[in-house]
Amino acid sequence: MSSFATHFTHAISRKPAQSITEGLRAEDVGNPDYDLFVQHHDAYVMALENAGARVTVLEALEEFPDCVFVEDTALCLPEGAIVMRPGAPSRLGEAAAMAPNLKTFFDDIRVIEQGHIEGGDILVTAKEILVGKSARSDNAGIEALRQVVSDWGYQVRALQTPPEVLHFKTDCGLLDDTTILSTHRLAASGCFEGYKIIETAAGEEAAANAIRFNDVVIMPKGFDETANRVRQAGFDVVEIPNTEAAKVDGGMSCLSLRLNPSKSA
Ligand code: CIR
Repeated sequence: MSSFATHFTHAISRKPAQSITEGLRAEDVGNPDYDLFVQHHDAYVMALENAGARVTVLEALEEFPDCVFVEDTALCLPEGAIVMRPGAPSRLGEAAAMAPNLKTFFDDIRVIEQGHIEGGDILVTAKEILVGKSARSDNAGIEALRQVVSDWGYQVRALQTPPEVLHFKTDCGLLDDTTILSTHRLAASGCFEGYKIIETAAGEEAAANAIRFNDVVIMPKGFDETANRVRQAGFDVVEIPNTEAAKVDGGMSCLSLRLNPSKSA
């Protein structure tokens, strides 16, 4: 099955900033190696291109250490784009910096003006928009999103991101219109009733942040058992090294905005 939730013509990413060493993280396991991060990022962009994307790679913004994680700044739907309102104070300005780039692709650009919400907490499926409340996304932000997308016909369902987990999608990713890759801890909450679930293997929770882009599932490298489960379910898997982004809590979804422009770009 394919839909606007899994099939895209374009993507936006941003080169890592050298200031990534100042990037936010829940636990300090050492700074990312900048040169290695750039190599991994190049491989990620190439994987998107190989999957059929026209990728716009924006320049790094040194004043925003976490700017490589563009997903948190906007939500792109076929009808238009929504500029997020990040809950991390150091990241608030990243959303405004992304807004002009969205104009290349969309006529209708809407802005979240209340509360806080980050793209990493939003999982768009073919039938609904799931949003996990987290330390970054609050009720007011989720309600603001509900209001801005209502006339486009989307249902927004608010859920809870597991405690100690950065974003909702840190723990899940859409594989097709009805299949979700999820950690056990998130799936056990019952929030995916009606979907088919593939659970990450024990100890491989970090594999859950995968993305489906056209015919492939892009996963972080190093989680063999989970990758095998996804392959055995019939998906083509591409694995990308992610050790450096992982040091600052980033993964496959965070590194791009995936979109179908409403105007020809
Ligand atoms: C942050 O804490 O905001 C960044 N260091 C990581 C953001 C990851 N983004 C995402 O999961 N969508």
